[in-house]
Amino acid sequence: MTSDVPERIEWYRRMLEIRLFEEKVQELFMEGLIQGTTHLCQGQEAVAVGAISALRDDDYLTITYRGHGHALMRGVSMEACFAELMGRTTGCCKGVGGSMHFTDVQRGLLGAFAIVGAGLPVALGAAYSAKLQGLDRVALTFFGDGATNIGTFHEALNLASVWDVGVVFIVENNLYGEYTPLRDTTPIDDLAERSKAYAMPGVVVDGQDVDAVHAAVAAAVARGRAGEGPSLLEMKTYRYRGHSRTDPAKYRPEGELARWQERDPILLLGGKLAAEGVLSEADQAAAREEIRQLVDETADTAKQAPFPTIEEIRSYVYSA
Ligand SMILES: Cc1ncc(C[n+]2csc(CCOP(=O)(O)OP(=O)(O)O)c2C)c(N)n1
Ligand SMILES: [Mg+2]
Repeated sequence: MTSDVPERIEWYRRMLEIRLFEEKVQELFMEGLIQGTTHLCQGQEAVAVGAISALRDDDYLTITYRGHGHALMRGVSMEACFAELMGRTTGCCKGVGGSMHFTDVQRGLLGAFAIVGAGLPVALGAAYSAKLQGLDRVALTFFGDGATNIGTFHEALNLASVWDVGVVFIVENNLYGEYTPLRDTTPIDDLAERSKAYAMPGVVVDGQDVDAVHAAVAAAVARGRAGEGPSLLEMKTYRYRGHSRTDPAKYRPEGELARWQERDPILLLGGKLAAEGVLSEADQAAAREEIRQLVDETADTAKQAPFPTIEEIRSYVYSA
């Protein structure tokens, strides 16, 4: 599947937006404006952008604690994301969710999950409900390589196949679960192979190449929408930073980060668009500057919003 030029320029901008947003998140964290922890997705931007651009507005998705970029790509406003991170009432969860719980049900974003593997059964349930209602909606669920060794991964793939529902399982294989390399926990290199046990297609995808991600997800989404069942897509990717803000990632072999940065998703698409003559290097530099400014201004605006009162916080604990 080939996508049109304006759409790919938009993907370029969205990846840059996520990269620079995350840069700012780290800065705000160091300034003490973000409590708790953060898990940045720098290096993995092509997965969120390529995949979510293949969805319709009425589809569903679940994401993980490494999901700021996915929420931005789904259309949660940058201000609502910054505000949520800083615990302000204008956040997407009114400031009571924080970094690991970005949720926007109106946009089909059913939740970001801090429990590894917890989003898969939720996506399964959403897709099953669509099937029961005769709707051709699909659900994407994003999770890490580590989650493929969690029981819910196997349970969700199994039931999705038995019930023949439109779930697209997207594993973001960034080679590490916290501080442990995948090879120490998992006996296979290609996690897509696990699809065989559940009789669904399994595809290994270059997760650095947004064109490849989009094409693979669009095909799996079309399959799900047509009532042909679930798919497992494995995105080979890499996180540039450590697992979370306290992790300097010293366990990584020397040179590994630099090797992955040579195939940086933004550089890769930028190189293609420049070679095709549709977005010059000067245009790319201008876009970076414009987005950097937007990120700075939006973070400043988000900082002005109030914190919720104790009464407001308590009012969301139980539903009537
Ligand atoms: C059920 C469960 N077990 C353990 C943890 C602690 N934990 C948080 S993130 C993480 C690593 C998960 O790695 P992966 O699935 O590869 O995702 P990544 O962080 O690389 O995106 C672990 C073990 C948890 N949150 N939930
Ligand atoms: Mg991982």
